[in-house]
Amino acid sequence: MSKIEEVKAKVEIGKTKLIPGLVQEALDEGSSAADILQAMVDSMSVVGEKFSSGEIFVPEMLIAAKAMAKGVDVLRPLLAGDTSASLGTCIIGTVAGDLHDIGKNLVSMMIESAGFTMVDLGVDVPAERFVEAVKENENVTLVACSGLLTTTMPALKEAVQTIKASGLDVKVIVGGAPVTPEYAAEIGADGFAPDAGSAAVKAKELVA
Ligand code: B1M
Repeated sequence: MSKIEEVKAKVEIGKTKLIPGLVQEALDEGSSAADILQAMVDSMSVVGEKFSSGEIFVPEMLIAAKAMAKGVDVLRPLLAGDTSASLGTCIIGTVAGDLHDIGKNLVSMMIESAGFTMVDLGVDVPAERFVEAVKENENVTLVACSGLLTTTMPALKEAVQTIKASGLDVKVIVGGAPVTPEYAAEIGADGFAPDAGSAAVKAKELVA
């Protein structure tokens, strides 16, 4: 088994302590950071499928997520690009009721590498908190809201509509597995992206 396959297999079963070393070995073996990241994203899809079929439960999902986060820590310096450009500050968070943060963290890393200063509000962020953060921070040009559950899509809508109703001059980008471009448009978001890489491209486009 190659090191990258081993990373994928060990993330799936949540071998948190082994992951940083294995990710480094996969890099040493010549795998790219992007390929290793994709392998870990694939692991999470397998974990999700096993959860849906009742083969594993929330604790197993959680340790797999922790293992992936450790792997991302090793890749972060390699994935983050030139951060010298200044496109302003981006407030990012996962919406109220939603605790998923791996995708949000990847999106944050990629938007940062596109030239934004990031302020990460974490998970389970109420709509009003996004507005407060825009007011508390300097030169906020963008708010990025992530939602991973179909049940928290209304919270995504509330976040976008609360930010828009505040009259603040910021663009809002949304995304997350259940979110579609149609839904993003329907709730009044300025932009949508299906993944972290395209979120960075869209973020730049929105504030240009
Ligand atoms: Co949860 N969970 N989970 N979970 N979990 C999913 C999302 C699920 C699809 C699993 C499944 O059933 N197959 C399912 C949702 C079903 C649905 O809504 N239709 C689900 C469920 C049901 C739940 C609970 C309700 C389970 C329960 O308690 N019974 C519960 C809810 C808790 C809550 O949030 N209130 C729950 C809990 C958890 C854990 C806490 C155990 C853990 C999260 C830990 C953490 O994040 N720190 C967890 C995990 C790990 C998952 C899966 C397995 C993996 C998620 C992940 O990190 N994926 C997930 C199954 C799956 O995704 N296939 C699942 C990897 C990540 C890189 O991808 O987050 O999609 P993703 O991010 C992508 C894109 O979506 C996009 O870019 C990212 C990178 O390319 N993106 C954006 C994300 N945000 C964006 C923002 C943007 C643009 C793009 O602009 C701003």
